[in-house]
Amino acid sequence: MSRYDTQDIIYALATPWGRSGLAVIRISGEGCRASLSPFFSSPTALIEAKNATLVHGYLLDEGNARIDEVVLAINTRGHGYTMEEAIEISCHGSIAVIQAILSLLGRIGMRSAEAGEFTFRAFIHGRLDLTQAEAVEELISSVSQSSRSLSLSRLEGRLRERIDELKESLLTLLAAVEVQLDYSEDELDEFVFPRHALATLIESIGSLADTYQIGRLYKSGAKVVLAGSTNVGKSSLFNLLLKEERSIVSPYRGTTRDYIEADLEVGGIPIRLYDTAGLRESEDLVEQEGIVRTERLIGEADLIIYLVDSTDLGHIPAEDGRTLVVYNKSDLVRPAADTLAISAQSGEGVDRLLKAVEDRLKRSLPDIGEGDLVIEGERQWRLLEGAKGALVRALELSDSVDVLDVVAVELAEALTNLGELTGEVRSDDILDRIFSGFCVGK
Ligand SMILES: Nc1nc2c(ncn2[C@@H]2O[C@H](COP(=O)(O)OP(=O)(O)OP(=O)(O)O)[C@@H](O)[C@H]2O)c(=O)[nH]1
Ligand SMILES: [Mg+2]
Repeated sequence: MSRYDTQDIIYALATPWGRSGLAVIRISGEGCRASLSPFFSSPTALIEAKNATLVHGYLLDEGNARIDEVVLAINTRGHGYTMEEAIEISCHGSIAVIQAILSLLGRIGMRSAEAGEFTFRAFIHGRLDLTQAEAVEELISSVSQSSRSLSLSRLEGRLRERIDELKESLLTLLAAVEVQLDYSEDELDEFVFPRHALATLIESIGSLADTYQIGRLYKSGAKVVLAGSTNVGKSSLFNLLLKEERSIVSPYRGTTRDYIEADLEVGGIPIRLYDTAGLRESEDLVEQEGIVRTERLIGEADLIIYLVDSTDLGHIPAEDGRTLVVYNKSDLVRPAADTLAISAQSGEGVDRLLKAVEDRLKRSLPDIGEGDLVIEGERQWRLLEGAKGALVRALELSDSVDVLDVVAVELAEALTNLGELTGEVRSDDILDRIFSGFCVGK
């Protein structure tokens, strides 16, 4: 990557800026121990430390004054995250300590790392492929348990292995076609194009690409809006789901005037839940504005929980893919069969509601089993779709022997797409875009 020099020594704070028990500052680059040793209380121990060992002591400034008591975790060349000589400083987590250490590192000739630069080095030194590098950032930004565990399996290399298998099959196909192209017909037996193998490959790539819908849902989550007339119990349900009294509940109509949002997780999906102003005709300007906002949220929602008061039915919208009609106050009126009924007061029926929300959000998604591989990145999805498109064109053309050279071009194009996925085929631009989205210090 053009803006990254991999020869120099880089450093960055890997933990958040702020007060904490400990902070971690990482350093990577050949010669980093020699650079730091004059500013460490046990220079020899630092220089001679074996890989994966800890050295305890004090960091010192140029006047030999102690900055902080620290523990240094050492990696020698060929080991650790970046595969470079590296030091991780565990220091006390105060802003003053962090500032003093970072400033020292800058003064002794190290360079402050760019976003993603440690992972970039891990990638350049072959420790991670691009799918694993992306998994690092996906794991850091995961907000649901499902997203965490799916990212971890990609970080362990499961996606890389899968892509390698697909590439292997594709190469076999391409080789068969190339041989055919290199020799004239009379030199070879009659050529039968391996249509079946190609169709299987298309199927495998397609189903991997389709898992993006699942990965995206687990990563970015869904917007769920509680809507309905006034006084139906939207705020009561909101509080019940959040297990705290966040929204004001009252027997008066029009209590909630502006929307309130909060995060929760349902069936592994991160949900942003909105409590909204009840829908009714109103003369009150503030309430009218609240209702406009409710309508806007309804327009943007992935799912609307439309709450109806069982004691006073009023308007009931038609159920569609985006709307769940839920009858509240089931403690007061016995709900009709086949309806989704709850009591936001007693909690009755809420588990069933949550299951219905989960099912609805997952309804159009492909099924995945425990431990299945799922992709989460848009880049990965685009490349898989690109590969699939090229292979579909190749399959269509494969009937006519005289366009075998075009078939070969399509197969090669698919191979390039898969190569870009793992990072064997790359450009500075692409790498720049990927790594600049990372956290500094990772
Ligand atoms: N008996 C019973 N009362 C409920 C239930 N849910 C809510 N209520 C009561 O209904 C009234 C209205 O509840 P809210 O949660 O404020 O209703 P809302 O839909 O947010 O109303 P607005 O904010 O005005 O749109 C309150 O007095 C609640 O205690 C329920 O399941 N059973
Ligand atoms: Mg309310």
